[in-house]
Amino acid sequence: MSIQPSKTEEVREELRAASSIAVLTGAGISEESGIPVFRGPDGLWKQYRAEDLATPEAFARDPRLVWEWYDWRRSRIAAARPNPAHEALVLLENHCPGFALITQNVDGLHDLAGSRHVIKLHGDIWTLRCQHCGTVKSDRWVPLPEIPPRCACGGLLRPGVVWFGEALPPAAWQAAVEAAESCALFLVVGTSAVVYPAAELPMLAKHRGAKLIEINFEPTALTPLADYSFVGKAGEILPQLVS
Ligand code: BV8
Ligand code: ZN
Repeated sequence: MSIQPSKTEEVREELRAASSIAVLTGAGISEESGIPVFRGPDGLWKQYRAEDLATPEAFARDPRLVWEWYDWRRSRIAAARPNPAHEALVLLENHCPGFALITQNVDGLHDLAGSRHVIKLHGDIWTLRCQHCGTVKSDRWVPLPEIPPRCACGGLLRPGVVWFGEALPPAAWQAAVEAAESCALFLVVGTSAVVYPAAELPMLAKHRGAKLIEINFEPTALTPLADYSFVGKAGEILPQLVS
């Protein structure tokens, strides 16, 4: 969809002139890569309920069920490629000295697109961690040879992601807060902004004087706060703003 030239031109100029840019992405940026989002008409939570799957209690109760969900997501992600939205953010990183990319996604598509420093707030679906000995390893088997996967020590391996009720990785959260507090421009792309504390970052940036730019398929709770809001597909809008 085409967006009003004036707003686009203004934002293109803002992006060119900005001394520092922080970006927060959510599942919506990977939607055009074929990875289902969590919330919305055909969202992942539709056939599942978050509390049944993305919690430590759910994993303790039924590790096989939780792993079947993650194994299915890993197979969807393995078949996915970065889309023009991911690629536009690599361009932006190459042209803006003070650039920070913060993602809630666990799919690794930003890394695959060539983004160099990705702050992963919710972990990485390709990382496994042993519940018993704490070993952390990268594992790209699709499908997993055994479910649930076991560590050499015999302990149960879990996905290296942040579940509800779990703290975000301290270093990642700290880096995200610093980026939000110091940026001149804050872009929010493809997130419903309902999960905390990630959803606090755009508000933090705004309160510190940053200009807020939202790109989303539909309005969200952040839209009234945004200086510029683009409604549509990130894979179409971001390249128009960044090229
Ligand atoms: C914490 C696991 C404390 C990884 C995820 C009340 C009760 C219970 C808990 C809470 C509560 N209130 C607040 C909480 C805390 C809770 C929370 O926020 N709950 C919400 C749901 C109310 N948060 C937590 O528990 C966090 N931890 O608070 O810990 C603590 C502190 C110290 C010590 C101990 C504990 C942990 C949060 C992380 C949870 N993990 N997933 C995984 O499997 O992926 S959350 C899950 O939602 C994903 O990680 C995802 O990243 C995240 C956010 O979703 P979005 O990315 O926004 O995706 P969504 O589908 O929602 O939206 C997609 C958007 O894209 C839509 O707006 C759509 O319009 C748009 N879109 C679609 N297509 C496109 C598009 N836009 C552009 N272009 C397109 N083509
Ligand atoms: Zn182990």
